[in-house]
Amino acid sequence: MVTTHPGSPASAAASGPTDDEQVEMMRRMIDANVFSTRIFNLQRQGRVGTNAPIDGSEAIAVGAAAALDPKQDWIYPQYREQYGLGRFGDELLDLIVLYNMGHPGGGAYPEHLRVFPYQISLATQIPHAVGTAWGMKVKGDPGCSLVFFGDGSSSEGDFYEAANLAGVRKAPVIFVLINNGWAISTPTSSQTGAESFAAKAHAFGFPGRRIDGTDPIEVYRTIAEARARATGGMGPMLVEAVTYRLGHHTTADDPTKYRHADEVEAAKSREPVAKFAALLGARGLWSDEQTAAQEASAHERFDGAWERAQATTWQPSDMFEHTYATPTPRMLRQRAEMIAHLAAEGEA
Ligand SMILES: Cc1ncc(C[n+]2csc(CCOP(=O)(O)OP(=O)(O)O)c2C)c(N)n1
Ligand SMILES: [Mg+2]
Repeated sequence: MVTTHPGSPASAAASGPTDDEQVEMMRRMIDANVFSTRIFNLQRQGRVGTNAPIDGSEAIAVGAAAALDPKQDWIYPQYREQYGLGRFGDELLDLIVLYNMGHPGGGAYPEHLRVFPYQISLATQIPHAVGTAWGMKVKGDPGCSLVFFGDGSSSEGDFYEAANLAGVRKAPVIFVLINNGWAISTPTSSQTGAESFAAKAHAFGFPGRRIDGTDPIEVYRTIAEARARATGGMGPMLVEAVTYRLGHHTTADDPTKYRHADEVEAAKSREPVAKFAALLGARGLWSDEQTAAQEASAHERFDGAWERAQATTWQPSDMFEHTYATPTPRMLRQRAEMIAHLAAEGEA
């Protein structure tokens, strides 16, 4: 089903992606899956904290990033998509590893990387993405911002407030709502009474589109069109990308407690990475050997990031360093208190 808003322009970028871009998307989808699985497994070994696997959202993250400009646009991930955003900078992998180990980020962030740290507190990234976009418009900067969030996050007030403001200001922002069927154990049938999530865009005065989120080509074309609208001064678009959360919600979850194995089995036929490999394979653009080689390369790059992370030292109190250019007196007091507390714990 497709919902459109009156005045929505015809597809602006139906020509792309090129064969080369599709092959690159294939590579990045495999990378995303390998990186996510490695982080998941490290949690099982007690070496990193709680994390959320990407399984099922690879085509959305990779297809969207492929349609943007890493030199002009900004991406705000929720907490799964970061694995698929390598096109914006290889350094992202190092940051993902560090964050999962508890590093507060901050000074480790390269200035040119236009991907914000992933966000655990639901929907809080959405007002930031809108503010960034509105700011770009006011300053006359080119480009746009894109924000990923889930079906569950779309029930938060932050989404409604930010989307309303974006509609009023015609901010160059793309809302990518990932409908993966679940918000932990809440099915989408309990999440909204609307006919679709895309339909909500109507109330904000911009177009809403419901697309197949397991197809990176459809994602690419939709985001390219949304970007052309946004950067052309026509304002936001809401894209509801439909997929299925194939894995655990996070490492802290056991989905067998609330969903039936048959449902997961049925969704596996639409698993985006294998589906895209088969499609490109049929067109002579990809082979099983290339899949194996790409997986090996992803593992090797992950090993490198893990090694570099082991050689990095930091203190929990470093989180106070990069919040403001000049820390407030209260933050300085809190930092001193934390350092004293950790030192006392160390002595105990
Ligand atoms: C403000 C806030 N409320 C509740 C939570 C707990 N929580 C973490 S993930 C999640 C479900 C989110 O579902 P969705 O937005 O659909 O994303 P998905 O996990 O399916 O990718 C909830 C309720 C949270 N992290 N932040
Ligand atoms: Mg969800």
